[in-house]
Amino acid sequence: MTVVAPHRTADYREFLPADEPVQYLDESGRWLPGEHRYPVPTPARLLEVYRKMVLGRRFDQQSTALTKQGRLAVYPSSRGQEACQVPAAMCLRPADWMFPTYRDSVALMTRGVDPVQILSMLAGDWHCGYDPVAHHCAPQSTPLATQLLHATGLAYGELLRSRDPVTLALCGDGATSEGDFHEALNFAAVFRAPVIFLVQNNGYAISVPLARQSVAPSLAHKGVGYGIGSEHVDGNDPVAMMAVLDAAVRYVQAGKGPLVIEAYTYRIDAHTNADDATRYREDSEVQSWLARDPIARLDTYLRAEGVLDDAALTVLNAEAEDAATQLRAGMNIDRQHDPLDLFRYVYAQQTPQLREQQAQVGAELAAESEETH
Ligand SMILES: Cc1ncc(C[n+]2csc(CCOP(=O)(O)OP(=O)(O)O)c2C)c(N)n1
Ligand SMILES: [Mg+2]
Repeated sequence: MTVVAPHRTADYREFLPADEPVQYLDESGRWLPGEHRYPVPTPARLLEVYRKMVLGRRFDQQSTALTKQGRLAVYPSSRGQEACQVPAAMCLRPADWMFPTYRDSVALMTRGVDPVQILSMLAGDWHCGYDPVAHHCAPQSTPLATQLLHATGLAYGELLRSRDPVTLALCGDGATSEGDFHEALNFAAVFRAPVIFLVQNNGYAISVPLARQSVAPSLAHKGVGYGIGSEHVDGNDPVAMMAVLDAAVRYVQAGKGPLVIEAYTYRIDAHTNADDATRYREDSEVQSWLARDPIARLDTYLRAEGVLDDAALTVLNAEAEDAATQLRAGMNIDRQHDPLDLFRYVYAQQTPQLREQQAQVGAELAAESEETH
């Protein structure tokens, strides 16, 4: 007699990612012939992806420069990951929610958050410089994978209220080893929370390469064990990313349950400005990924489609330059904060310990100001 798993509810094969990652453009940006599983986004939409990627890269470059001028405490660069972050934010509707990590500043910018407000946390000015409710964007999460549980909780709450927003939760390859990742996937699967987990697999968790982190066939396969539909994509192919994410939003919105998407990409710069990546990776590896640059690939494709030319690019570069000038001006303003704010917004109701600490710091500040007057 064969044993039947008592609680099997679905054929696991329907959750498996495709054999090969989804890819529409070759490494140099030429259209790959063949059947494509997801509808191709229109040229107009892809032109907007291109615009947002160019603006995002200039923002990223400016932010890195601001760390050298002491205006930012730390900056985790998005360079090379624009084809993940821009489509991730663009596929969402205004009512949808996004839960970003520290690395996802370009996704936030694409969502329309003011660049100076985005950098407020990384400047050490404030916990989160933008209004999460106004933008439907949670604060950038620095503790790995905690945002996945928050995203799942929010998505489930929206489902209970019979609302239809989709929640997009971003994380890195390293974060998929965290317990929170697994708890979020399991909860989302069991309660059919409308959430997309997008894993930007850039090959490293700081200095730890993926091979020291996981031997799963792919990180997308991690969804299958939880009964979640899974897909993997060339994360440096903006056309494939936009196609997969658009389809993902439709799938989740139709009540089919959550999804895990793994995007293969690469962090061109070091982990942050405080890291020296030459200590753990070869320059030849970086060069091989520079040859797959997502902006250059989309550039080639859009020119072949006849929707991009040098004149349009000149206008776009000028727009990016203006935005960088405004960002510098915004970041050069010294902001004054009340040190006691540190204690004010930790809990809705302060604990006795925090009240005590706040009183102590308050007394020290008062004594200091008396001394100086
Ligand atoms: C819970 C937790 N553990 C450890 C860290 C320290 N840490 C910060 S970034 C990082 C690597 C994360 O790698 P990955 O998830 O691949 O994201 P990436 O930085 O590559 O975008 C680690 C271990 C942290 N922030 N939170
Ligand atoms: Mg990583």
